[in-house]
Amino acid sequence: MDCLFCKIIAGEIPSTKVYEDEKAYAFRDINPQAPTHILVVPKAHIASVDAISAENADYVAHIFTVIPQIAKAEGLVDGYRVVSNVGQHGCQSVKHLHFHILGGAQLKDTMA
Ligand code: DGP
Repeated sequence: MDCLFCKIIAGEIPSTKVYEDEKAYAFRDINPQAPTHILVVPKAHIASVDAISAENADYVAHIFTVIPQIAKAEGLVDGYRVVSNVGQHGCQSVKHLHFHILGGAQLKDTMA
């Protein structure tokens, strides 16, 4: 499958890894929009939030146990934002489910 994040997970494209286990991979965003900007992806190819189902929801539930571990390891004690863009209106550019962790400074009080 010609998927950028599948290639990153497989190590075919280099990335700065911050976390990995059997179901999840996390790495630094190439174009950071906050002092800390990490992407957390499932190791199964799920196209977006719109493709989450009962069959693959275990990956998503697992990722949401990993996110606070990463935030703690990154020292995001004052909070952070978790974002997942979906489709054209959501400005999703990579069609592999990913959750942005944004933090390390006061974020803007607007989301759109
Ligand atoms: P989104 O626009 O929500 O689909 O976010 C995709 C993010 O992926 C965007 O913030 C930039 C990041 N990105 C794109 N290509 C690469 C890459 O090759 N390496 C890394 N580390 N991040 C990438």
